[in-house]
Amino acid sequence: MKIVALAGGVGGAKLAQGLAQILPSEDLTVIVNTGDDFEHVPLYISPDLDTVCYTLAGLANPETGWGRVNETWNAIANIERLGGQTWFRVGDQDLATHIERTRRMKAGQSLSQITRDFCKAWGIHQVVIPMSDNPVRTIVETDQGELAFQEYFVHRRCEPRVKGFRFDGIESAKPEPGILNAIKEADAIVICPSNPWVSIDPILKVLSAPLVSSRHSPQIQRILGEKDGGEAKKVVAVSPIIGGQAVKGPAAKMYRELGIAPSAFAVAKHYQNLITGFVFDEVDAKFEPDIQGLNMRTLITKTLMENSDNRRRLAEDVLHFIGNQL
Ligand code: FO1
Repeated sequence: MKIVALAGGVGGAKLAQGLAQILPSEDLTVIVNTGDDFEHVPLYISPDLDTVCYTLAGLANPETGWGRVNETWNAIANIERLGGQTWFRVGDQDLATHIERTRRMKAGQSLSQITRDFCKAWGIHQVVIPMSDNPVRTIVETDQGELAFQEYFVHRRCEPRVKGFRFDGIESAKPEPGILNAIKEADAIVICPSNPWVSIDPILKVLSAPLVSSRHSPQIQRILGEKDGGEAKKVVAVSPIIGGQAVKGPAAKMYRELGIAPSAFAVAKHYQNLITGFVFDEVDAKFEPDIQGLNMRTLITKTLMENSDNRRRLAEDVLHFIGNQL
């Protein structure tokens, strides 16, 4: 079964890795959010691409989910000593990734080309594609003004109250060409349990760019939430909210600050006109009738991924759901 997975940070990377444990590598393509990307110090940093790649390569720090396992912090300790910026913690092995990516980008290489080369270097056989080679920057509109994503997420520790989001560059961001072919060939699209607002929405907005949906196959239009042009594509989302809480990150807080009670139902509504199936946790079983009322099939299972085994099990449940019930 060929799968295209849309993924942002840690949660998305974990399910992608679960899928990678089961699917032949040529049958899994992961489309990754780049809205978190930013220029930091002299470095171009692409956190979600690195989190997905490090996780697929078995190089990710298991505690934080981001950055490298067995990391050392000598460079940033010396930057601190020199009075430099250290609020964004870059470890020594991780630093190499940012230095080399920045060098290549300044030499004119595309983010997708760099990602292909880095995947080869890290022994990743799945296809990992940035949502666009054009710059997109997530801006979080808060009660303390507009903040670049990492400024909000890391520097301000998600404390400012969220009022909305903007994705600078989204109007002119074209989906990386490999994405549309992967979607056309896919049996299903899996929206991983990443933050719907700041990890998945940027990807969906790039895929919905006017130039894409106007001239592409009915399947793409179906995925882009447009009226069916033909055989609808299966699109399944996995809830990142369990029992009203985000497993990691500010998704639940964002829902609350936007006046929406955080729940699996709220996430199903978020993707309502796009998905044909929704996977959510047993603790949220009470929402099943309401979620089915949104005209989508449902799968209730354990969705917390704390280790490699339950990543694999969740991936197996999702693929079984796609194959047998959608
Ligand atoms: N998240 C933090 O909360 N604190 C950090 O110091 C931090 C450093 C960091 C370095 C490299 C990288 O790839 C990710 C890093 N993250 C850090 C996570 C990053 O903010 C991601 O955007 C989140 O994981 C959300 O996707």
